[in-house]
Amino acid sequence: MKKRIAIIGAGPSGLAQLRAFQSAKQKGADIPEIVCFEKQSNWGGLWNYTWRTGLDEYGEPVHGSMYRYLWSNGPKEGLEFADYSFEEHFGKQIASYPPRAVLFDYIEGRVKKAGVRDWIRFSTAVRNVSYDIDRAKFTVTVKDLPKDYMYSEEFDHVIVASGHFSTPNVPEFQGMASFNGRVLHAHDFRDAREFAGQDILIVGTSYSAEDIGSQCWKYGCKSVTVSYRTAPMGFKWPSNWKEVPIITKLEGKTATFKDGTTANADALILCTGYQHHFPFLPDELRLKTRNRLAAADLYKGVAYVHNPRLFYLGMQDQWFTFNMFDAQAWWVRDAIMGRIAIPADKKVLLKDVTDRVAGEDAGADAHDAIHYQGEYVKELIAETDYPSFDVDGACEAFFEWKEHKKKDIMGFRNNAYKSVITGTMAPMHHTPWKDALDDSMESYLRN
Ligand code: FAD
Ligand code: NA7
Repeated sequence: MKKRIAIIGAGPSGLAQLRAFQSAKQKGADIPEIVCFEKQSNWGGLWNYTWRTGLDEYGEPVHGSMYRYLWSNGPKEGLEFADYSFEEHFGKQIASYPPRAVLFDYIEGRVKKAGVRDWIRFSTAVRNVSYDIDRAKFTVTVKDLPKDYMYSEEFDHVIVASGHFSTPNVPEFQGMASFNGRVLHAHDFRDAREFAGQDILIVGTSYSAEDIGSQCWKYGCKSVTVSYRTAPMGFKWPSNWKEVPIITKLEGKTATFKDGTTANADALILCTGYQHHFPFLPDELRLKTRNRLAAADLYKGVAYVHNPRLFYLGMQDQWFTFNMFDAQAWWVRDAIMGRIAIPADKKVLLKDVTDRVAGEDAGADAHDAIHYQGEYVKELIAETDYPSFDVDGACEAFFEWKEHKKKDIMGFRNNAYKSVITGTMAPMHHTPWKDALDDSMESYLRN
């Protein structure tokens, strides 16, 4: 009997897993039977944009936190697939910060070429997973959403690739219930044009805060006020942008901050991060971790220490994305196919996690964090046949990117970097980011 493998989610992580198995098959290996369950009607995960917020047409929570006009927040040279370059996909080298539609097309290109679409059951939401210790089998219960029908199947391994930037972390501030403006979390933000002419107040200082603020600025909001809990972002912001301490109170349309200053706001956008949320997993199988580089309870960052037949992909905080998911997926494939042995002694698995946590904690800054995650990617790819690539070169692109942001936060996307896969330099984009209001693929590829 062939092993049966369930993959939950067909975003970049789940698709990396499909490509990993398909690549082994292409090389003549006898691979297990693969079933990928995806609750949306198409692949791409967060890159599969939807206008919907809240609940979808079936009453399911909308997975996507994506919004219109999003351009990559880091250089594409840091995320390029080692087995499928941008040049192979587009037939030419393209500029370094592609908008969403361009990255979606690139992600899709590789899996179309691999021919794995038939392995995915779309519009099928995983509702429950249980494990039978005696039989060493998982039972996965799903709902076929269009047919309104639930069924269960058995698997030898489950790979959770359901993402962790979808379920919002939503703090409450005093007076919020009576705030006379729109209150939303970044998860439900869809179109910066909605805020044109408005004073917006953002909470948070990470990627979402920076990018949603920048989008609103680009599409004509009146002012941006960013309220921080720990420290300001400290970039050289435009004149109608300021950073203030955390909100202590909201009254009418006025926010008061910890330093006693106040600001008026038409909208309050909570860019306060996300929760790892797996409503389909019971306690004993459910990963409980903070959003960090060394996620809790995952041996090699992927095998669940309390049941190493269960794997998680992409659960770390992310500098590296698509190529890190690849490194993980190839490793998980080889663990499942018996090419890599996972130690039987749980103490060894736990020590691996402790060491990773200590390694991350020893770092002082973003530079160390990028380096740390780069080393992790290297460690995994050294153990599989994933094409080796210049991970240090990708780290260099990230270091340059950080410098470019420091110099010009509204202009960093106008820079270009060298591909570590093909060695070619990206062209400069034809229009500065702040003036490029059309984010279509046609417009971006006009170089
Ligand atoms: P996801 O993309 O979240 O995909 C998970 C998939 O699992 C989804 O298709 C979902 O429908 C499915 N799923 C979930 N639950 C179930 C279930 N119960 N049953 C069946 N299917 C299920 N990364 C970058 O590299 N560059 C960027 O510029 C960038 N920008 C970002 C902007 C935003 C707003 C966000 C939120 C993230 C961004 N990221 C960016 C990071 C992003 O996490 C990764 O690029 C990538 O999408 C993660 O892939 P994933 O497959 O792990 O998760
Ligand atoms: P992140 O990177 O997890 O950041 C969350 C931010 O929210 C961070 O600045 C936190 O501040 C802040 N936060 C969290 N809780 C609170 C409360 N209670 N009060 C004030 N501030 C708070 O999430 P993002 O959405 O920015 O990024 C996630 C992904 O989306 C990322 O990969 C991007 O590519 C897109 P702290 O520094 O902890 O004080």
